[in-house]
Amino acid sequence: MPQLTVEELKERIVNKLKTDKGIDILDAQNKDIYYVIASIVNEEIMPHWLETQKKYKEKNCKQVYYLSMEFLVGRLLESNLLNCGMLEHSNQALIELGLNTEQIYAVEHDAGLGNGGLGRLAACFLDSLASLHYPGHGFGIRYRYGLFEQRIIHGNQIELPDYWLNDHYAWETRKEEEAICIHFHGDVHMFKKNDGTLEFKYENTDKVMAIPYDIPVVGYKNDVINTLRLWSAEPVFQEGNHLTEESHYYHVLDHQHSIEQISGFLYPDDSSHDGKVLRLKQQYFLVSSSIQNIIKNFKQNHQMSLKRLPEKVVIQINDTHPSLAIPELMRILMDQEHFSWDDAWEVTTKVIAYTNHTIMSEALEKWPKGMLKHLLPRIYMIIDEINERFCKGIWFDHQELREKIPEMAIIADDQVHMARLAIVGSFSVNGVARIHTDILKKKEMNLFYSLYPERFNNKTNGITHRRWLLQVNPKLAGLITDIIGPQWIQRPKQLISLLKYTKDSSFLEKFDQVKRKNKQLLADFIHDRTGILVDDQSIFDVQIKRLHEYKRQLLNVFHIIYLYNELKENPNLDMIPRTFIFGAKAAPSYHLAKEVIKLINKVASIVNYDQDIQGKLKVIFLENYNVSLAERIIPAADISEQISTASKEASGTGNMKMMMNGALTVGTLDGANIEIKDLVGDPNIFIFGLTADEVLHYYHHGGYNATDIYNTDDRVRRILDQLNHGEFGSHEIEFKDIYYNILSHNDPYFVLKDFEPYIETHELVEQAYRDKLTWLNMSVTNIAYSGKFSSDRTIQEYVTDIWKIKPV
Ligand code: 26V
Repeated sequence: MPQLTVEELKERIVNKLKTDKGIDILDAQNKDIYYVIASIVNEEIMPHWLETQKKYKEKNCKQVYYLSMEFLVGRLLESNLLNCGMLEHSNQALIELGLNTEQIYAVEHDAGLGNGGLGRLAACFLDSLASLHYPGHGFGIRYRYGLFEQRIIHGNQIELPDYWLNDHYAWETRKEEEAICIHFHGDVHMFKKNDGTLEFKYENTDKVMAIPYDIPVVGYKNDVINTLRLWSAEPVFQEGNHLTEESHYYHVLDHQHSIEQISGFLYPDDSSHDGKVLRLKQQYFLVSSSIQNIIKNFKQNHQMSLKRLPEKVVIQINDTHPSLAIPELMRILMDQEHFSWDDAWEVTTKVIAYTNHTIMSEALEKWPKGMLKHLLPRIYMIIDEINERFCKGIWFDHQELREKIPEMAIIADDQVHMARLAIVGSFSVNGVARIHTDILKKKEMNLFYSLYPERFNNKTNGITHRRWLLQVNPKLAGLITDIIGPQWIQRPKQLISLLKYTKDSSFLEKFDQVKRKNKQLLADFIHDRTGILVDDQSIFDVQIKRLHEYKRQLLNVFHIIYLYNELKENPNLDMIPRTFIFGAKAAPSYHLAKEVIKLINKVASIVNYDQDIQGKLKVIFLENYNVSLAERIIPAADISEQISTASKEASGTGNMKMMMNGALTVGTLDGANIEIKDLVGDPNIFIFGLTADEVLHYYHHGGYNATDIYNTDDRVRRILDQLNHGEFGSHEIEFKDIYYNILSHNDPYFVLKDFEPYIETHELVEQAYRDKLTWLNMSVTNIAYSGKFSSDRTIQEYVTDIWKIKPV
């Protein structure tokens, strides 16, 4: 893109305000400025967007489509400016116009179309695909409401609707002319044709239109613009339809409303699967519109038989949520393109690849067979046939697995098991960190692994270093560039050159100043939001992620209560002040998770105002944790809490973001923490607690007794008794549920078991922090090795091992 100068940008902003909005710059509000800049960026993007599409068509290249129910995009203005190469000049232009850049960026409402890691990963992948010149696009849903907005009232989480589309969304283009019709329900009729083959016709289906809204995905300074296409559900418009003599306008409205519900809101439950029919509708809506679109594109771009689809298309499904892509592609190939079963199956299983993101059994999707059959009769028939053939295949060709058929069947105990469907119907199955893939192979999916060993592979997650370092921490990025040059921006592995400076005291001093400045900024923000003053010299100890028992925010709280108890007994205790910072949303129906949020807030309200402890502890819960809040917190973190029960966190990506910004990890040997540890080495990370093998051994063989720990460890007993006696509650029974969950359910996530090693590890953290140079050295060492966790590396691995696409 041609570089606009600061002067040109200023002129364009001023003129555009006048001509588009009739506003003089002196009277312009931040919102006016925001839309004007977004529109300038769009004007720069549009020609390249067209150009990119044209190129992909001309070159006849293979494309990847990333199907995901979630894309957690966050804000786009600053990152689009960055990737277009306009950020510096535009910031300068705004400053010269007397405007506040931060306030202008803050006008944009986060696109919160995801729950957490899985959705943010999808957004990082799109950024890397475009930045590496790959033809790859996202398909998702344009939810009217994204993930709920969280308010904390009297310590409790309250959920409010996320009205993210109330102001016009600057980055989307509605493409009505490319709408696609989706069919639900109806009757399926089967005919035998003269040649003996079968033909299927559907009648009385409920039709819904899928309208695409396209969002440009801007590659980093390379003029590549890919597309994130989000589908919105609307009624089929036919003149006078639905208007019979008996029907009233409100029936029409009712009908319209029920259709719009399909893209109405994002399900906020990422911890348990409950088979809600609307969620199933959403999944099929995404899948059917996307697959139809992909086939249409293929036919437009290539003059070849659909049998060659795998040469030109690969579809990655983000978890099982879009796994109906398998029967949907089969349906289109057979019923519309007249493929035989075998030909359709051959194509489908060469096109679809599946990523697994969790082994938590509660989250594994299973749909009641009756529900699927009623909503999607033809799709159900196809799944049934896939299942029959699969089970027969085992029976005849894999006698060693015969008795395992009930555990492997796609349809079993009246449920359709989506992970099994996804494995059987795809050519690649990947986990998202080494340990996670190993557990899939050895445990969770071992039977399938024995059947299809070549399908299983690992792709350790990554994050885009452009957003998570360059954009969110410009001071650190600048310092890095000053010392090792700018090559790391294109090749993040070159951050490794920082190793030469881990003992360079003048560099470390500058690094320290950057961290300090970032901490001051966060402290100001915290003061602004909560009224609480935090000491920017204290250790910023950060845990930001969805609230879930397995992520063990509770262990963190127990540490805080322990320290508080210590300080109450000995107020002069020599300790470095700590600021514990939390951000976490709980699924609205997840009672225990909400109790933990309340506990954090109640502990905060006691600790933060207790004069006895002389400000040595502060506990901050920042409400409504989302991408934009993460962007503020991460550059200021000293400690990154990654303390899941080993074996439970598939990968984690917050661990990578914080490492890249110089925070040190306190973590278990779980997910990608293990790969972080392998790189930085034991001296540069704080590892504690049970290993995955130990955890799994306890689960299978017993031998853990939480009550023993309660009885023998005074610190633990004191904390649990404090909860049981309502010491942190406003009434006596508050927090009893937490107490009983640990003692009556034998502490299912090993909080008590890992308590002591966790406390001891934090003592080591404190010791390390006292030695400033050592700490800074560790911190820079972490940044130096963080290049491996750029999603550019991850995407390159997907490309080489799975997608086999070429850069354009
Ligand atoms: C699960 C479900 C269950 C059914 C209802 C709707 C719903 C929506 C989302 C999810 C997501 C569960 C899986 C997930 O988010 N996994 C996370 O994926 C991250 C990216 O790979 C990874 O870093 C985290 O460790 C993993 O927990």
